[in-house]
Amino acid sequence: MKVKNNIILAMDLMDLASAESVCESINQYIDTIKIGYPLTLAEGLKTIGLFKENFGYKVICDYKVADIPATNEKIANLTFDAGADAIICHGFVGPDSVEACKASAEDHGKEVFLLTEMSHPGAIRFLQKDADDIARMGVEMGISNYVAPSTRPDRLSEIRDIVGKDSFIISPGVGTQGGDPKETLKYSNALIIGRSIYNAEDPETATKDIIDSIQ
Ligand code: FNU
Repeated sequence: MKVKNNIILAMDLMDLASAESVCESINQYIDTIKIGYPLTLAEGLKTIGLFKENFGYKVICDYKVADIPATNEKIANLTFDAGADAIICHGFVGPDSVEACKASAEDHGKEVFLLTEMSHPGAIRFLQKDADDIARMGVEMGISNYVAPSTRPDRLSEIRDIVGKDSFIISPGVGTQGGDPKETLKYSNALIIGRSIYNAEDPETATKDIIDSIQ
């Protein structure tokens, strides 16, 4: 996936009007948006199509799919049928569950991102122990897109070593959660940024400042 300016907007505002207003103000700088449960549950799956039609964005659905294979398949099919370009699925549920999302993505000619280690402090308790193995599973399964944390560059670097230089890593945790944009891009292909942009007094300036800082 190609991401303009290496920035994916994490749009977690919960009404479409506010979300679209932020997008209008930073439209010239981004071409990829990530939406998750907050906006989808508030406004529906139609949100995916609206961002595509109104802004021409690539839409990554951050649904952290983590169920049995049969249920994962249903979730992924609905997401791709609604127009998503990619879906994020959890790896800890194991290869059969991940395979269901991957197969759905392939059927639709779309992409799957495998979530390895999460960015928040609580991820250290359970997920971190298995994150390297999750990444290795992804490699064994032929997955080329990964999510790994900006908040722990050492871990991000280890996950990069496992998935290899040709894999595509996107990283949340930049800004509000403490991750540094430039440091993150040493190991990652694109930054996922939400609150530092959409909660900024001036989202356009905030976006420009981040872009300047990673030049
Ligand atoms: P911001 N997100 C995350 N950490 O933050 N998908 C993860 O490990 C992960 C994610 C999402 O902090 C989070 O749900 F796997 O406001 C939110 O949508 O910049 C975004 O990344 C970060 O938002």
